[in-house]
Amino acid sequence: MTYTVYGAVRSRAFRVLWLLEELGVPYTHVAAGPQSEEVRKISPLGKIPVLVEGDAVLRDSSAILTYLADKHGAFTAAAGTLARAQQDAWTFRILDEVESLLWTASKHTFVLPEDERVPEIKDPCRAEYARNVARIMDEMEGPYLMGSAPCVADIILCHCGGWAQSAKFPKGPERFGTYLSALRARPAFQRAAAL
Ligand SMILES: N[C@@H](CCC(=O)N[C@@H](CS)C(=O)NCC(=O)O)C(=O)O
Repeated sequence: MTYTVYGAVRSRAFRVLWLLEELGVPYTHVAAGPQSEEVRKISPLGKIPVLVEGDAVLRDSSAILTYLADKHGAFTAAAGTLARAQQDAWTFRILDEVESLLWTASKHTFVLPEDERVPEIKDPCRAEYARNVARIMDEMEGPYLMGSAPCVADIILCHCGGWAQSAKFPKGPERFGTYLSALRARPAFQRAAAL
């Protein structure tokens, strides 16, 4: 069964494309934008990424990453282990403490209708992001979140690091730069970025 990934590369769909490249499994990529007709036809929510496998339509990048990593036995600790619980805690913390700040800033820049935007929210988001990333880097075992090998949580955090750069968020500590460079140097990351 092959996979079809819907979603432009410069979106959360990148996370799924990167993992598929790491796994070395075949897939088809439909570079559709958020709320495009193509996406809404398969997922009325209109958000990207969407993964289609046979008749199944899966939404949410973290859910898709977790499914693919479990299914192909890579980039994850096994379900039902303490290591997996620690890994999931990183995933949820990154969504809470890093992605949510970027998403709030994006919503108040170009997503919400203009009359609902509050641009003043962006500076507090930037300040909180810097604090949270510094704390995550202090607590990270290294060189990756779970130690010697990257996992799905690293894919999400690295994607957020790139998003932060384009949103002009603070760079964070030097260790974060080293961490991002190591992940971006991976051939699978490069292949996904070139799509
Ligand atoms: N939690 C979801 C969020 C998906 C999401 O909001 N994607 C953005 C693009 S990166 C989108 O489709 N936005 C359009 C919208 O919110 O209507 C995930 O991780 O997949």
